[in-house]
Amino acid sequence: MVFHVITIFPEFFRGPFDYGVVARAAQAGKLRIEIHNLRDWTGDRHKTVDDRPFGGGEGMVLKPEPIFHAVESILPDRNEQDRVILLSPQGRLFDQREAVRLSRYRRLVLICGRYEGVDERVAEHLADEELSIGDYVLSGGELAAAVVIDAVARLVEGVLGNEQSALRESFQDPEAPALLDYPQYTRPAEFRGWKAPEVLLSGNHEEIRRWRRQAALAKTARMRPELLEKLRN
Ligand code: 9D3
Repeated sequence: MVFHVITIFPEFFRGPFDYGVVARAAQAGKLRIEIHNLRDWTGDRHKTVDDRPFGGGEGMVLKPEPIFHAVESILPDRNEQDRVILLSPQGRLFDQREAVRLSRYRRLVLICGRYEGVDERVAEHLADEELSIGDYVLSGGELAAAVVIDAVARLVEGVLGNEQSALRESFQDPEAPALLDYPQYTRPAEFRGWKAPEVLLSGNHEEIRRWRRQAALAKTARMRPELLEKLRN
C-alpha cells in the first residue's frame, strides 16, 4: 500500500514514521509513505498556496489549483484502487471501521488542510471523502493524516503478523471495541502499597478469565458507558 500526503509542512512527517511498526513495515517494503510539498505545485514566483476568503472573514483559505495539480500528478491514472481523502474538521468521523475500509485500497492520498479552511471545490470535486479524527480543534490536518496512516497501516497484510488477515475478512470491523481492554498488571506485585489483584497471581485461569471480563465491563461502564449502550442494541 502507498500513502501519499500533500502538505505545506513536509518536515512535520520526519519523525512519526521513523520508528515502530509502521517504520519496520516500510523498511520491509510492505508499504510506502510519500510526503509531497504542496508548494511544488504552485506556478507563481512566491509559491502561493492560499488566498483571502470570498465574502470576507478571518484567515486564509487554501487555493484549489495547487491541490488539484498535486493529486492529478500523483495519480495520473486514478482508478477504483485509489482513494483521495481531505482531512478537515467538517469530515465524517474516522474510527476503526473506517480504518478497516481504507486498508483495502492500493493508494491513499491524504490532503492536509490548514488555516481557516480549504476551498470547498476540493471536497466537492477532487476528494472522494472528507474525514475528521475527532471533535477538537487541531492546527492542521497533518496530525490527523499521521493518525489515519498509523491506524490503516497496521491493518495492511504483513505489517503486524499474519493473524490479521482472517480477522479482516469478517464482515464487521474486527477491532471495534465491544468492551475496553481489561486492566493489566506486571511486577512488582505490590507497588507503594498498591497490590495487583490477587487472582492474577493465582494461576487459576478460569478465575482469571472471569475477573478480566468483569473488570473490563466495570471499566467500560465507568469510562465509556455509550459502548455498553451500543452493545445492548
Ligand atoms: C472548526 C474550526 N474552524 C472554524 C473556523 C477553523 C479551523 C480549525 C482548525 C479550520 C481548520 C483547522 C485545522 N484542522 C484540520 O485541518 C483538521 C482536523 C481538526 O482540527 N480536528 C479533527 N480532525 C481534523 S482533520 C483536519
